[in-house]
Amino acid sequence: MTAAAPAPRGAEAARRVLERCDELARHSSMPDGIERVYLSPEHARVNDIAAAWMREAGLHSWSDPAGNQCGRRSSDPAGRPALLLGSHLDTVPGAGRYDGILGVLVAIEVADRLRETELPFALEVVAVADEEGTRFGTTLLGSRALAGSWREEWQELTDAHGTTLRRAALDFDLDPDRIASAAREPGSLVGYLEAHIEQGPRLEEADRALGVVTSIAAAERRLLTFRGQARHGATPWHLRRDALQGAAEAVLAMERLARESGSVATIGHVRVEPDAVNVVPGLAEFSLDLRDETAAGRDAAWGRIQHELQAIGLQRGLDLDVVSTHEAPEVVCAPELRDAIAAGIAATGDAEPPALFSIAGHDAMAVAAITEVGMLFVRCAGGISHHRDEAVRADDVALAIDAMEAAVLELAARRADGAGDTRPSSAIGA
Ligand code: HGY
Ligand code: MN
Ligand code: MN
Repeated sequence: MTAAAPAPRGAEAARRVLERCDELARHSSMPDGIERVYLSPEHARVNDIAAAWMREAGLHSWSDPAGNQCGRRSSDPAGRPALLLGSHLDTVPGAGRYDGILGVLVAIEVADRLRETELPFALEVVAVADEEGTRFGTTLLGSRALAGSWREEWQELTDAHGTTLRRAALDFDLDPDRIASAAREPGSLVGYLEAHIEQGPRLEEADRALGVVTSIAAAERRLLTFRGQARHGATPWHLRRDALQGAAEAVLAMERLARESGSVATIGHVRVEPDAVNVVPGLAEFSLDLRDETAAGRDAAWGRIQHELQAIGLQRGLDLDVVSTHEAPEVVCAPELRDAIAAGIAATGDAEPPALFSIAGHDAMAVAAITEVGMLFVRCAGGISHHRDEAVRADDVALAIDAMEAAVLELAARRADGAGDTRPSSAIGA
């Protein structure tokens, strides 16, 4: 009777990664789901856990002034520019257990495998503290601090309880006036690679485990407010200026116009005042998350939407207020990093990996301000994300770890001969 063949290396690592995803999922502020927000006790706990895993992988680990948990191979000489691998550990409310988290754990596995491998660059890992923007409404706070794009006015952002980011940072034992010092020196990074679930159905529809990201969609978030007049629920129709009716008409108009424009629009937040069953709403506040493959496409869609919202306001006697809370142009992944990731996927047996643009936003959008970026997509069940039903296959995770390791080695081989460009992808004809 022959002994069972040993599980392939990737399979054992995949099992560990999935168990770790389950462990991190237990650190949530929600009793019946996953929510882990910036500068929360849950954030502190998962940073400590990730730091321990980084140390087990042979990394020196530290928390930077923005609360990102960082790691660097202990064997790498000080000052050597680093290839940075990572993603984020924060979540949306009611999240799945793989969005962001999988990329951090894949990065730790790859660093572990390469702990003794001579590379022409240092190897670092980052567990970004805030990508979703769930707590303070502005996204990519952790990666923007790391990339040198921190804005001091963000200290005054407040959460749903009125706690300022400044206060939350102090409670997290961070100095809010030093968050900007998390910025990495230009030239200290040779590139950034992020593995992430696709959060869409395309890989599954193509029956492929992995894909190369070509670019990340342009996005803008806005807070829109219609103001009419709160009135008694008995008020005759002709005297009403109902803000919620206007918002409802606007929501359907935004869906129609975004569809016609080839963009995607999400209205995920709605709030009315005075929020009483027998009072005509005098105020209706709602969010708009608008995305398109390009900023030009996004802006064209917004122009049509804005025109229609103004018409709705005029027709219904409502004032319209619009505040932009986030804007990011599309980010083009660097050709050299795309090629390295494609080579990494090819090393796992898929000789012609699918290339696709990301409609979801990622930390790579922020890190692109300081270095080249590349992304590896991993198939996820039904394309579901930002939901407890988010799921990945263990064999795909095993392939992702192998592919990311091979991509790092491919990049090392290219850089060893001095090829490659380290300017930020925003400067490389992005
Ligand atoms: O919204 C996004 O695309 C990302 O999950 N923050
Ligand atoms: Mn997300
Ligand atoms: Mn994410």
